Amino acid sequence: MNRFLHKALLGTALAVAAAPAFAQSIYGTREPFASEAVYFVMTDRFVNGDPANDHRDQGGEHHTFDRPLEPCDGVVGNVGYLGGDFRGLLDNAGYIADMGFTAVWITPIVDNPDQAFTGGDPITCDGFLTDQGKTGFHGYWGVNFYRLDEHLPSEGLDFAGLTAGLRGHGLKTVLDVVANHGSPGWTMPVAQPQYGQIFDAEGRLVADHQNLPPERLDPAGNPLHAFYNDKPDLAQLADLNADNPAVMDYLVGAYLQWIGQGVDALRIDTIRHQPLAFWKAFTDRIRERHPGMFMFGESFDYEAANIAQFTRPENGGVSVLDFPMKKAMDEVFSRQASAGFERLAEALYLEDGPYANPYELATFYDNHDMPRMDASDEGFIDAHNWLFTARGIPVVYYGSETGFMRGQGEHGGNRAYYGVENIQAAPAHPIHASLRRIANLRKASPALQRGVQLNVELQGDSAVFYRVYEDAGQAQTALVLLNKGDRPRTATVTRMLQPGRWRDGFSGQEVSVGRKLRVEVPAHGVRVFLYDGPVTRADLRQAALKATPRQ
Ligand SMILES: [Ca+2]
Ligand SMILES: [Ca+2]
Ligand SMILES: [Ca+2]
Repeated sequence: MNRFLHKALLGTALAVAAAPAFAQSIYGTREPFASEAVYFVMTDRFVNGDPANDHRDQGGEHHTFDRPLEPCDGVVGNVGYLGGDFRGLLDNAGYIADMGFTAVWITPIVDNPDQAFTGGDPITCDGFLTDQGKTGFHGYWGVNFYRLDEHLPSEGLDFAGLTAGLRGHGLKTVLDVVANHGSPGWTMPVAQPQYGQIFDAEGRLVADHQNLPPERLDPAGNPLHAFYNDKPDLAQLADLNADNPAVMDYLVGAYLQWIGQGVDALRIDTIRHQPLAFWKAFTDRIRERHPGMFMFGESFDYEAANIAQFTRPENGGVSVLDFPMKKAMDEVFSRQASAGFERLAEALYLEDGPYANPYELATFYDNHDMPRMDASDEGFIDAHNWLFTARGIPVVYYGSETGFMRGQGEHGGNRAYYGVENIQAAPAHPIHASLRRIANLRKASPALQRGVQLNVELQGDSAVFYRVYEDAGQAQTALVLLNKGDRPRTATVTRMLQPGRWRDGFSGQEVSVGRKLRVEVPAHGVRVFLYDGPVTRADLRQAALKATPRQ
């Protein structure tokens, strides 16, 4: 179809009113949330904006504030509360938005125990799920899912105030929710208050593990045991019984309450520890009240076929964190990396892959549950250039914009306090500057957000691909060129190249394109060219239509 004919058709379509602007739409996804870019903060570790809610004297002999660990490789981790709160997050919302992010994922907000845990296994430098001496600073040990933990709000700033405030900065709120477990429930030398207990909205005790090992629970005979499974699952966490309708009612009620206070999307913790039927029922009930609510789960597994099952509509249609891509990015961008861009191609699963839609995956390279990526500044810059141009919804863990605590594991600084000083220094950091540049470009580009991805070359240090988007009255194609090498490279693009007027995504300068485009890509650099209009070149259009997911 030539350009003029297409325009004529477009006019006709608009005249008929609600018809789509283009005869055949091209997109990776129509999911609105795929346009977002997410900054992930562990609220307690971001910024202490209000010392009045620190509760520094909480917990008595099992005090909760500031519990440093033995150093790991010279870095002192901490498993106490360090004071971060809603006020600190909101005070720095402008900093997050300025980087090009449009959403903030915050760790769970619900009430966690008011003492440090005395059971469990001793914490080691590379230990995972070793919880002795740890507090609920991370938020994943809920005891009352209807109440805020007292460390988070301030006078005049509750959760609804936080989400409204973030929205004022152009930031959506992604709430981290847990539906697999409460707090650690047994192995305490002496039973501790709140641990293994769950309270309802009115503060009444509805479940109690009573410091008993799971096999000694009596779910059939003791109503306070009925919330729990009588087999262990994760460490000593009180494991919620998916088959008890009261558990589902409790969780759905709690999360509807928080969603009603301004939540835009949910991140679901430990999703593979509850059955698929549970998630179908859970998501149905949430979306009954909030149609289209976007959710992505954490299935800690590097096999695409395993994590993809959650994305299927019959299992609740929950997107997932893209663990297979995380693993590939490690092999391409970290200091230990040896792989080229072809390794990332394997993890894309663009067509005929296992995911309901790969364009809706939450893409990341590290987070709070694994060592931070161990990369040079250039490695982070290359990783962000990929994350914000390739398919998926970019998620960046707080501090990554300065390479904060790079390479450090959970107990050796991964979750360290970031604070105002680091935030004030960040704009001078080279990772920050380049992240801000590419993230703001994506923020303004529907093609980079939701366009179908067509790879021209993903090999060695070089990546060349298109993102094509023609839907809902918008038409844009992006041509992305990445170079992760130490020297500038010149690329010549001819394949499927749309002729016409393009513009440089960064400088805005017009580029007149004929049969080929010669582009110099700086060392550890990215070039993006944008074509604003429907694709008229037949092979590009055909390939883009073919790659558009059938939904
Ligand atoms: Ca505080
Ligand atoms: Ca508490
Ligand atoms: Ca479980």
